[in-house]
Amino acid sequence: MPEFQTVAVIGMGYIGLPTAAVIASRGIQVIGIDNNECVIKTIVSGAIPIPEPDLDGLVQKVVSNGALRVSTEFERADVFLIAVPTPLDGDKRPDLGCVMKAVDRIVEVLSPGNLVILESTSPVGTTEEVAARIAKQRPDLTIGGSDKAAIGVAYCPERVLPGRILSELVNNDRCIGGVTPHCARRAQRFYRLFVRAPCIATNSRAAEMVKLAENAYRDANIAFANEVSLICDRHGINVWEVIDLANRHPRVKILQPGPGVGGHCIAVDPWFIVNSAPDIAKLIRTSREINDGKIDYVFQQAVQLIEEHPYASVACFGLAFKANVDDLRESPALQIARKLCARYGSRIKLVEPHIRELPPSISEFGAALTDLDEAIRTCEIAILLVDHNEFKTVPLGERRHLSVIDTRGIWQDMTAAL
Ligand code: SAJ
Repeated sequence: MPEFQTVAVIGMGYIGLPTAAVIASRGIQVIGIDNNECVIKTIVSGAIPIPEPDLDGLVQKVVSNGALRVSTEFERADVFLIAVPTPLDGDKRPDLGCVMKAVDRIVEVLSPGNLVILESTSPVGTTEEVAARIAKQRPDLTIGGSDKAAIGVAYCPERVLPGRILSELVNNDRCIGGVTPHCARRAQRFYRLFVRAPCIATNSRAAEMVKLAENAYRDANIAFANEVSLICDRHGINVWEVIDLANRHPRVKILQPGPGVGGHCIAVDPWFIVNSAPDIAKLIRTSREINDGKIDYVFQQAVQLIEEHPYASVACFGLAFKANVDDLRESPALQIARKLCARYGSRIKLVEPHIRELPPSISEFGAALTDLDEAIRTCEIAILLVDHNEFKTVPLGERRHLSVIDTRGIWQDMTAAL
């Protein structure tokens, strides 16, 4: 009999839903659990609550053939995979409330021999806490042992890039940390059912740190690019040219500066490290501060340009947290646009081809979502905040009349203020 016949995935969001769909497509019975009724209804109706290429087709297929069921209720399964949010609280400390709530619901249906896997980005030691929480509530069960009845507990961070989730889910290497070596090996056998790349075993604390280090590494590298951009501005040098030329060195690969770092991962996860070792994590904290500092820097640049042209209409190009997505979470572009709208109201036009409606946090200032062509035709100032493909293809001839702040380096032939 197969070792893993039924899997419960808790959290039907950016990671949980694609993971559940991929596992279901391998012929394993999956139950997707989410406490949000709307999310469940959306999936049952054959739609998906998040935009992701090709995910709708896969979800429709596994829902209609019965391999994936969704529910707000927890039920028995061989494997419980937790993919719920771990946001920061107001003091930039990790909020593990959703993880612990999920664990408390899992223990109610947990049976001997089950495997519990945490995928949510978590501070070091969280998986051991999960194991201790299970042990406390279910003294009838043993945890981590090699006997068949023992509960396995492991941490396996997700690594997928939004926009490429389905491919990266099966093709990226996985790092799998058990609270005991036996747990790691069991979780390894589970991931090998649907991951084509190496699944490498370690302990849970190392695996938790791997995830945090990956995102802090990217944040620090972007911070380097952002700091170089500030220095270039001070010296009146074109940063895009400098980076392009520096990257011709065989061992140099500077990333791209921008208006700051957004999304629900890179702008958040480094704080988990800073919180756990504030006296040591100096570079990681400073990187966060440099990247966050770009938001106000770009805002001030924009204000200066707008004040120099008191009668000009202004368009912000892009609100998403990065190119070619509609995700506005932790978006520096959205924050800059919002500050400009708060100051200049309906004088600011907002261009975001990936959304149909503005979020209330910005529409309250009377700014309107404007079509790309109309914004180019009617505005004199452009604040380019996101490097969407739609913006890259606007030819110089169409934007010659614009005064531009180009935070992404895609309209360099016309940049006025960088
Ligand atoms: N950015 C720059 N300059 C660059 C690259 C990115 O300013 O040269 C900005 C983007 O515009 C965006 C932010 O950084 O605002 C983050 O974008 P991203 O594409 O670097 O990363 P995410 O947040 O979409 O996904 C990251 C990935 N982590 C790493 O690359 C180490 C992904 O693999 C993770 O699975 C994901 O975080 C996550 O869920 O943790």
